[in-house]
Amino acid sequence: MKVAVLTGGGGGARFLRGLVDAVDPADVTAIVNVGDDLEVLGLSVSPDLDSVVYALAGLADEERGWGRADETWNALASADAFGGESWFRLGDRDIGLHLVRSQALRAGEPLSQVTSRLAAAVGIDPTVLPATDDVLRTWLETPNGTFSFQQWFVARGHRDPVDRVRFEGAAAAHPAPGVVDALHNADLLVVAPSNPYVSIGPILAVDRIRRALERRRIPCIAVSPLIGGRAVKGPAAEMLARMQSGTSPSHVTDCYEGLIDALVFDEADAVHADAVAARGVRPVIARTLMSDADARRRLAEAVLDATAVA
Ligand code: FO1
Repeated sequence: MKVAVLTGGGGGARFLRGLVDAVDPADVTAIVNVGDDLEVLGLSVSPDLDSVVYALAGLADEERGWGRADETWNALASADAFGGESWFRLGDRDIGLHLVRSQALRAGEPLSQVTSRLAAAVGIDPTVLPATDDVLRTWLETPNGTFSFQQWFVARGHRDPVDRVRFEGAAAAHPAPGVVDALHNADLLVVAPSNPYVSIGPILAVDRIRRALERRRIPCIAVSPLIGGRAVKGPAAEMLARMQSGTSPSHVTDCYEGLIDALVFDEADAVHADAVAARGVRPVIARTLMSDADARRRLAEAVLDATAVA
């Protein structure tokens, strides 16, 4: 079964790891958020693409939730000592990847092409695609000002409440090569358990990607990133509470109006099943906490099982 997954953030990367234990990894295409991308110390960093590549290659630091395992921080400490930027922590091993990508982008290679090379270099079978090769950046409007994604998320600790999310460059952005074909050739579309606003929102802001989902002829199943109204990590619950006026599965459903056929959410939220169904979306109750490899695989299997009747 060919599966195309819209993904961003740590939750999405963990979900993909489970998915490749449940289906042939070569049948999986990850379409990844680039709204968080930034330039630090002259290096082009694509945190969500890297989370996917590291997770699928078994190189991720699962505890920290970003970057590589067995990381050291000597280059960053040295840059800091020379008065360089150190607010965004780049590890020594991680920097190796950023050097290769930055050189390729500067030489004119598209992000999708260099990502494909990086994925091949670590030997992963799924296809990993940025949503777009164009520059698309997420901005957060808050009562304290407007911030780029990483300024808000890392430098300010995502403490500013968000009134609105904007995607600079989205109107002119084209899907990266392979994205539309992956959406059309898939047997199943999945929206990973990622933040609907800042992880999935930038992907859906690319018009041709949103339209492909709207006009789908195959099931699209989203997995809620919230359990009992809380995110395992990150600001999703606070964002939904403020911009969607609630954190239940039906509020997550509302983020994907017209785009999904079923929502998989945690058994802790089972009482909300009728409210999801009332929105014309099939509720699928599962255990969604991806605490270990078994739990990740079981969640992926619950999504695949849900397709039979979606
Ligand atoms: N997140 C942090 O909270 N602090 C950091 O210093 C930080 C550095 C970093 C470096 C490389 C990378 O790939 C990710 C990094 N992240 C860091 C995570 C990143 O900001 C977010 O997890 C994603 O952008 C959200 O999807």
